Amino acid sequence: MLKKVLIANRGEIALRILRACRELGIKTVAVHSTADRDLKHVRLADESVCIGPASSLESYLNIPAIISAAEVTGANAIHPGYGFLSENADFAERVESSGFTFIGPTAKTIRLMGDKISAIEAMKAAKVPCVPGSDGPLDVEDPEQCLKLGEDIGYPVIIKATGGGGGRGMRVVDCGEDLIEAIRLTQTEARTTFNNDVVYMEKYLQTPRHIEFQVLSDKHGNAIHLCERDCSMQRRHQKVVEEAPAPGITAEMRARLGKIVSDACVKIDYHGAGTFEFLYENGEFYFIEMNTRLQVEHPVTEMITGVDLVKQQLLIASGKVLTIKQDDIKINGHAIECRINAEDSETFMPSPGKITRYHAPGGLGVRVDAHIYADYVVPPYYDSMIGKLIVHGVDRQTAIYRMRGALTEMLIEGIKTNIPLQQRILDDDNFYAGGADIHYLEKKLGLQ
Ligand code: MV4
Repeated sequence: MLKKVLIANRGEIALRILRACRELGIKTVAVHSTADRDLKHVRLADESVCIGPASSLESYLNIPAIISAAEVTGANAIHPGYGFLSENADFAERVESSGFTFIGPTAKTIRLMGDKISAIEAMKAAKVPCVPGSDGPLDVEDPEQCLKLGEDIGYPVIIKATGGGGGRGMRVVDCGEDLIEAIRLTQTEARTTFNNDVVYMEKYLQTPRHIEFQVLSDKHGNAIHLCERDCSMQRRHQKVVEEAPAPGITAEMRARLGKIVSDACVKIDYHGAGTFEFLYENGEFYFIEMNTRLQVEHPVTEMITGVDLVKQQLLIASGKVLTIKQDDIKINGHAIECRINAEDSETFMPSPGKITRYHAPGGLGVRVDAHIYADYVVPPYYDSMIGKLIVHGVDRQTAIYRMRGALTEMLIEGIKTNIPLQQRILDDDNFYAGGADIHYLEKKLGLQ
C-alpha cells in the first residue's frame, strides 16, 4: 500500500483526499502557496511544504516545486485532485519518471483523452456511441470537402478544437455560407489558446442534457461503472447543481451504457477513476469527452452507491485488484450537490474576503465537503468554489426537500455566496420536474 501521499491541490478537494488517506493509514503531505498557509488540510496533514507565491502558475502549477516537495518529504505518490495539474500528461510523466506513483491513469491515457479527436477515435473503436461528425481533423485548405461534410452531417454543426474541451474552443455554424469562416476563426483561436490548430466537426445537438458515467478500472483488467450523474444545470460551462441518478434514465439504459463504458476502460487499459461525458437527446447518448480525473461532483455518486471513490483511487494506484463487482453496485435513493461559491448571486462577480460567521447545515443525509471555517479568509487568487453541499434521500423529492432545508441552514457571513441562486434553483418548478437541458439555467437567469 502507499505509505505517504502528497496532495497537489488546495481547498475542499485537498481535505477530501486527506480524509481518504487517513482512513487507509496513509500519511499525507500538504503543499500550499503563501496565500494558503491557513487552509484546513494544511493543519491536518502530517507535513506541509510551501511551494511558492499565491499565483497558481508559481505554486499549484509549478511542477519542479511539487516534485521537490515530494522528494524532500519522502512521499511515494502524488494525488492531483481536480483542476490544476490533474489532466496534465507531462506532469503525470514527470511524477512517474521521478519515481513516484501518479494517482490517476498513465500519461499515455491522459494524452489520448486530452486530444479530443483521438479520444473520439478510441471510443468509436470501443463501440461507444459518438456524435455524427467528421471523424478526424478538418482541412480548411480543402473547402469543398468541408462543405460536403457540413451537408452530409446536416446543419447546424459545431466546430471544436481537438485541444479544447470543457467548453473552450467551439463555434456553432448554422449554414454552409458561414462554415469556412467559422473553421478559420476556430483554428486561429485554437492556435493561440492551445498551441494546436487542429479542429473537427460534429452535428450540433440543440437541446441535450449533460449526463456522465463514473467508472473505476484497476491495473488488472477489471472495470465497473457506478451509474450516471446529470450535470445539465450549468452557467457558462460551470456546473451549478449535479445529481445522481439522472432523472428518467431507465435501469436498462443505465446497464447498456454502463457495460459499454466499463468495457471501453478495459479496451484502452484505463487505470483509476474516470468519467465518460455524454450529451443525451431524444433518448440517445452521444459521447463527447472523457475526464481522466476525480470530478468535483463525485460525492453524488458516492452517496447513491456507498463507494468511496477517493479510497478506490488510492487502492487502484497501489496496484490492488478491484474488489467491488458490477453486481455489488446498487443505486440507493437519490443525491443532489449544490456548489457553494464565494460570488455575488446575481452578478456572479467573485467575492473573496473574511468569513466572519459560519454555521454548517446538518442532519440525516446531509454532507458538507468544504474547507471553510469562521475567520477563514477566501483568497482572491483561485476558483471561487468554497465548498459543496450534498444531500441524500430515499428518492428525488426527499432529496430536494432536504437540500432546501440545508441551504436555509447554511449561514455564511462576511462574503457574498451563491446560496440565494441555489435556493432559486431548488424552488424552480422545472428543476423539480427533472430533466432540464444544458441551456435551461442560462435561459432562466436571462428572463429572470
Ligand atoms: C456539444 C454541444 C452540442 N452538440 N457538442 C460544451 C462543453 C464541451 N464539453 C462540449 N460542449 C458541448 N458540445 C455537440 N455536438 C453542446 C455543448 C455544450 C455543453 C455541453 C455540456 C454541458 C454544457 C454545455 C453548454 C453549452 C454547450
